[in-house]
Amino acid sequence: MSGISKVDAIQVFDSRGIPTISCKITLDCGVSASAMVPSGASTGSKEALELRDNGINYHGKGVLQAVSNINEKLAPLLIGIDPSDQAEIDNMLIGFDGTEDKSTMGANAILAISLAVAHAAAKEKNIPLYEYFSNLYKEITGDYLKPSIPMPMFNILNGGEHADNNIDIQEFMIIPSGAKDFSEIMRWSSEIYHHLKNILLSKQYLTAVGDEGGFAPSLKSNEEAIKLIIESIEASNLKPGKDVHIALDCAASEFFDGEKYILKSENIKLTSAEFISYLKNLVGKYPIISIEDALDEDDLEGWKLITKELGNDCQLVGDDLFVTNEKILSNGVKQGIANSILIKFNQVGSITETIKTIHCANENKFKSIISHRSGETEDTTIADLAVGLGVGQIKTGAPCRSDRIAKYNRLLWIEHESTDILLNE
Ligand code: 2PG
Ligand code: MG
Repeated sequence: MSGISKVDAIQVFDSRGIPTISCKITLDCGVSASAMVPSGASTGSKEALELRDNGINYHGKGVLQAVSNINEKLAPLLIGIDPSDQAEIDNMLIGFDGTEDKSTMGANAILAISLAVAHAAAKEKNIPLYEYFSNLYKEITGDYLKPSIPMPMFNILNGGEHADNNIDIQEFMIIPSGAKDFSEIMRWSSEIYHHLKNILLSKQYLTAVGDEGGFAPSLKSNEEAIKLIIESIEASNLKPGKDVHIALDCAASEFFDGEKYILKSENIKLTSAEFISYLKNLVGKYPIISIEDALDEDDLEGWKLITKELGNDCQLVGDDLFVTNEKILSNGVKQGIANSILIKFNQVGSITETIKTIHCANENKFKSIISHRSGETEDTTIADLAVGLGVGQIKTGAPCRSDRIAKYNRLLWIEHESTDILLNE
């Protein structure tokens, strides 16, 4: 074993040009590795706290305090420790912070270290990062999961908080479920994406993109977005509902006013039950197999109802609802809401807690989808996490823009180099 000899963090920038943290860990043996943390726009209210500087610089979004927390307060705790003691390190950082939401040190500070530790430990052992995560899952939970290549959800049309258009639903995604391997998945998604661009152009719609690389035109309705996507799948000589399915992320908390779901693109206000009927109608008409944050994170009665009405036909994913938090997820399971969870490690703030939440999901037969944030970097850790834990699904934006493509490119390399790791069934 080679102990940690240096922990160094700096402020860098994410895909929206907003400050974030990059942390580098060096070991006695000379090995060093770094990682960067992502950041959300449509955040759940119970997420761990992302520490920002406030003040006037960077519109209040600097992370120099969190960087200094790493360099001045947390780094000294880590010197000499074996980086493969991931759980011990994460727990020590959480204990030092001392709050439920990591607000003393900042969840971004703790996660930056947690990720860099994982990279350094894998590098020291000379194993791929996904194998490190697979071993770590076993170490933390006692269970083994077979590594596999995840099926992506490509967000090819952006709305909500991720775009400046009029579309209410935040993400319209394609799932190339009929593709035979990851290379084919990428071909199909790239072809569909570029057909969509041509179709938008032919209708004189804008082809500027939103935060996650999907197109962001203003349209007549949310349904029109789905129609355009169906058209682009067909233009690629693929069959909607057979080769390619559709997934939505409503991010509904963003358009719920406490009483009604306000769809500004259609100029309507719906009660929870009416909005569920609206979604049921879409599921009946189009090959939609997954809906994330269909309802507001506090509309638990609505969640119970939709789970009853759509839970057998559709993957119902809790993102803002569960915020990658084991306790909140177990509560949700008890209440019979949703059947799947979106996993974003910065919602909870460490690798160890992320793994425990995925374990809780597995124990309760909930599906896990590893996810990026709308503010991303070139860091590709989530691709390895999805492979190593064999969760089966990843959501990391459009097949466009390097902050999104970096993860898909990493998956292409894993597929190329590891012939024993296959596409998840
Ligand atoms: C989401 C995410 C990622 P954000 O809602 O699922 O797509 O968006 O990072 O803005 O929360
Ligand atoms: Mg979401």
